[in-house]
Amino acid sequence: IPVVAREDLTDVIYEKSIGEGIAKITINRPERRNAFRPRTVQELSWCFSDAREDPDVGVVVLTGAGSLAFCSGGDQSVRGQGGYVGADGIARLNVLDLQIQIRRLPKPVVAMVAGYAVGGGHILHMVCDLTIAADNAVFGQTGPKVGSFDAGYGSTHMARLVGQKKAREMWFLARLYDAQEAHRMGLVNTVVPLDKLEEETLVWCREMLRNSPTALRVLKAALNAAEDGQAGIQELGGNATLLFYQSEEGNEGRQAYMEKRPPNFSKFKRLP
Ligand code: 1HA
Repeated sequence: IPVVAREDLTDVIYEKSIGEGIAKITINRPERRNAFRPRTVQELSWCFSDAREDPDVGVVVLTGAGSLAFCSGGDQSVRGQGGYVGADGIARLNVLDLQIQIRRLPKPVVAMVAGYAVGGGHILHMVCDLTIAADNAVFGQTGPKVGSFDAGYGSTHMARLVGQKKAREMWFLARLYDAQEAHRMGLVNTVVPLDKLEEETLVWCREMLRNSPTALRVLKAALNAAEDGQAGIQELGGNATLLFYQSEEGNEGRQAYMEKRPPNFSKFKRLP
């Protein structure tokens, strides 16, 4: 597949397949098991924003460079008081905003996981819509061992995925789980041999790309809404407005305002 890539990113590789509708975002710090620092998260955010804004992109894949890790969470070597410290000397927890960005992106986001998805890296795969795991993948939360926790989606969304007992086990014991166990727990969609990971991920992406983008968009918003309270309803509601703006009835109101006449909604049926 021909790709366009952005060259000035240091911590992330961004590729878009021309004509195929797939954007691929790769965390590229393999020497640290793809741990993220503030810059990594800023770059990821830029990539996700581009993938959202680009109407040719229909599915986004998030992965890690190499086969040893998807992402090992926050880079502990730059952790300071109040967060992870970037080049500007300021401590941040900006990955929390990235989690929201992934959930809010109105297109499917697929985590393609080889090796470790642990700590904040495990949460990133959980907030993706689907996870395709290689048979060497390892999942878990390490926070309680290294003096950290994610009491947001990292806890509440996990409990929705695996149930309350398993979520408490994952967090309180901070054990690691292999790919098959993760599959049994409902943490991942499928497990494939490592050398088939990309191929299988593409099969899933292409299958989604053949389906109605609006259906997928509204379904993602609906599944989010059940968990996200008012923010979720706002996201789902935005989709209703988007569709209404495309309708004759919605347009009659705008047209009438612009023509300085009263709107005529009488021809629009009140459906049962
Ligand atoms: O909880 C949060 C947050 C909560 C709220 C809001 C924001 C949050 C943001 C982040 C986080 C967190 O992510 S906390 C959890 C942080 N992550 C970890 O505790 C995982 C630490 N790493 C490991 O447990 C292991 O490295 C590993 C299971 C992923 C892989 O083990 P392996 O294959 O034996 O490799 P290892 O030798 O340990 O690692 C290779 C190199 O990568 C090491 O460096 P080297 O000795 O070669 O110089 C290792 O230090 C480095 N590395 C791996 N993970 C990290 C890391 N360096 C910094 N930070 C890491 N996370």
